[in-house]
Amino acid sequence: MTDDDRTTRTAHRGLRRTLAALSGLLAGCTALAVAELVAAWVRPQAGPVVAVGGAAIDRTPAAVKDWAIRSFGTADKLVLQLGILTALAVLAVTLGLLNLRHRYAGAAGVLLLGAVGAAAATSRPDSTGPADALPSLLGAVTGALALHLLLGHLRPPAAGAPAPDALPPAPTWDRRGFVTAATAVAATTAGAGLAGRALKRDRGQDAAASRAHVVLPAPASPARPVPKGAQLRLPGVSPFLTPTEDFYRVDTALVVPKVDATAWRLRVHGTGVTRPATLTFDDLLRRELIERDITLTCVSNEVGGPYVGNARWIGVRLADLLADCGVRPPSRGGPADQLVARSVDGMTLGSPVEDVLDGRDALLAVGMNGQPLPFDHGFPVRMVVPGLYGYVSACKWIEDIELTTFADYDTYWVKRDWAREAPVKTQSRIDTPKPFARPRAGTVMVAGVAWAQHRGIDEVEVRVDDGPWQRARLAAEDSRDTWRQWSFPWRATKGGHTLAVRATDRSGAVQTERRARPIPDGASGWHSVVVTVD
Ligand SMILES: Nc1nc2c(c(=O)[nH]1)N[C@H]1C(S)=C(S)[C@@H](COP(=O)(O)O)O[C@H]1N2
Ligand SMILES: [Mo]
Repeated sequence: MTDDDRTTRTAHRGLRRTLAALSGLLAGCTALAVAELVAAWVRPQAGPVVAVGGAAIDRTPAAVKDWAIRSFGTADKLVLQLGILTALAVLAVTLGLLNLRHRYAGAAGVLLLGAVGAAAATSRPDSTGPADALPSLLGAVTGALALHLLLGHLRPPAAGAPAPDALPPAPTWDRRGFVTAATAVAATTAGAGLAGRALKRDRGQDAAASRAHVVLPAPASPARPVPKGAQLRLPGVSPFLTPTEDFYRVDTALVVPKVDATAWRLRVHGTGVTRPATLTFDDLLRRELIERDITLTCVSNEVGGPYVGNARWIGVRLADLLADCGVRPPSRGGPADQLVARSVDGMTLGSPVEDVLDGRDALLAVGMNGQPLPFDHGFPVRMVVPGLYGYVSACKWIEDIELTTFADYDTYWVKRDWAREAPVKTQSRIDTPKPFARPRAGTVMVAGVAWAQHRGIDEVEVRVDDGPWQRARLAAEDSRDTWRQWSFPWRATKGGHTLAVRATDRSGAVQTERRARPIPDGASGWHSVVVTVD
């Protein structure tokens, strides 16, 4: 063999490796496309990426989850899915290369990954049965076949067949066969991908149509108009009512549940429920509706963070519904102290029965800011309880209410070390100036929001550097269940300054300086902002 031959052969080997790696990637895409097509038919949440992602979210330690929310915010789920896809791509390339050496190893690997996906899908809390394994399994089988087919063309022809001319060495693989196979596999992948998308769109349409048909009845008890003076006319302050499209979203759903309101049912049952009930969406709309402004806060919100919003909710008073079912609060001898709400995606949230029945406007909400709930925010029905963090009250896509006890049942986040009971902590935030802003010397308006839902805000104070606490002007209060804007005209002098804020709630408690992380029951501490005055 000449040096030239050797070089050619090495080049061939390199080419074969590259093609094997690409075959792995292509077969991986085929597997995913077929899996997603089957998932569109079985259940969108049963797809391998969503199922494995969901399982990963459930197993992520609270600290890591906290970090992910802090670093990526609402994009944390996108980052997770991109991570899974990257890992799959690496595995696919590896399996492609492995298959060059060991005839069946690559395909076996693909099947093994399929088994992992199937196991994840069937063990999800919202799994509806063994059919959830089908997307991963059928995807893996197709992927394994594709890999086997592609790699079959990259192998040297059977020994003994003499090359027609010895110099230079003939390609040791079936180029035409490979190209044909690759084209066929790519076409199948694209076809499956497009069909899956179309089918998914179709399936979402019943839900979308049912939402489009919702006509919210006029509430028997409308919200009071927002008092004049509750909304300061100052640039940079969060609007008093958060527009729906700007309202924060926090949930574990990788695929937003699309529930058809006409098929939706809510079950109310459990300890001390003397008259269990199953309600339809129309049953709810026929009941007396109330409309209230309520500020919702996420327990994961850091001091100064964005996971708080104020909306106008329309819904059924939960206390009335529970009374109809015979539920009594513990203070009146009721045996259940925990209300567990369960969503269509298997999330569980537990609220104190006493709080829900103490006269506050705990709602089964059907509307947000005058519209049916958006899918992202829980269509068709969600809970909202003034004064409790979202994770212990605000169940979206709710389908089941069970009366039980805190001793008997731990909900999703409680199992992950978050507190059983979590009333919202008194907090305040500086919206303007922004951190590291460079305002001009003179009067600078410092302004923001403060909240202590269901207690109400009585005072907000601002401190400049190490100076005394000074009273801010409070905007008018809408209700004690909503946040309150405040402002402070600051005579800013040149140089660097630190502005801090603290609130006092109506119980007289001053917002604590003690810094606490969000886990287990909400962040505490004072929000401060550093600015340089020019
Ligand atoms: N089904 C379901 N409901 C849920 C959650 C969830 O993950 N799944 N997250 C809760 C949390 S932690 C919060 S803070 C609120 C957020 O509601 P939003 O997304 O409408 O702002 O929803 C709550 N309801
Ligand atoms: Mo939350």
